[in-house]
Amino acid sequence: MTDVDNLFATPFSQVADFAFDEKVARVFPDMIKRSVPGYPTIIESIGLIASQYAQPGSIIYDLGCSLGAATQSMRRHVSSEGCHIIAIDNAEAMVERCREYLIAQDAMIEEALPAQVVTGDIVGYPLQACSVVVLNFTLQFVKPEERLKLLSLIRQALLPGGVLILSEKLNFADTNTQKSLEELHYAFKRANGYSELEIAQKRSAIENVMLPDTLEQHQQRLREAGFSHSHTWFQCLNFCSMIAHT
Ligand code: GEK
Repeated sequence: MTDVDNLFATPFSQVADFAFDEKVARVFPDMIKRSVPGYPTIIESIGLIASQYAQPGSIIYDLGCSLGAATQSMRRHVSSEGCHIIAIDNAEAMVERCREYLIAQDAMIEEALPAQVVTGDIVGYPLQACSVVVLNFTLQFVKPEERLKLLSLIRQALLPGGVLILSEKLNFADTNTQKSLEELHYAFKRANGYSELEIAQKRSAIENVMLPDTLEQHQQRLREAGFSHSHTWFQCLNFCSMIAHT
């Protein structure tokens, strides 16, 4: 059982920037499920996609793993011989809990894929040859000027035939589309029990920390990083997930 996210339910005189600290780690599964439309489908599908592209004896990376939901899904789905997962996050509170979740999963699944959890900054991390890389709602938290470098390093580390699974909140250049999907996203949060105060305070906390791009910016950057083609495989409101091919 995880705690209910009520971190923004009481009024603050000043809303501090959002941080992945112990308080957030405690409520994270509830927070992300009630905030990201399609999250459970994306998590389950990441396992399925990874099972298609994982190459025997290769590494799979889960970058910005938080509590390891994508890692757990891949451990359930991937059956390629000799693969192992390296999950990385720079928030110690997330890493600690992620390790606990994986130990709990070990007790439930026989022969789950081996997975290690590393505390580290994914920007500049020395990635080894790998067949699948997951950036599930992580790139949007990386400084914009560091995003191309990170994607280029991922592209260089990927084996021929390898893929990057990239999920992000999207911005839209067309103001009507932006407004319409933003409003629908707030409606999604209201329907999941968040109050107007919670929605407003979370928005102020996150606006300097999470900086979404447009789909066109992603596609352009993926090309610049050396991916041959990329396409969307999922979109719900202003949240999408793409596959980028080597
Ligand atoms: C999931 N993928 O549930 N280095 C390492 N970790 C980072 C960095 C960085 N430079 N920047 C941010 N993070 C997860 C959800 S959450 C998305 C990912 C969200 C980490 C950060 O600590 C956090 O755990 C994660 O990226 C983003 O499938 O909260 O909307």
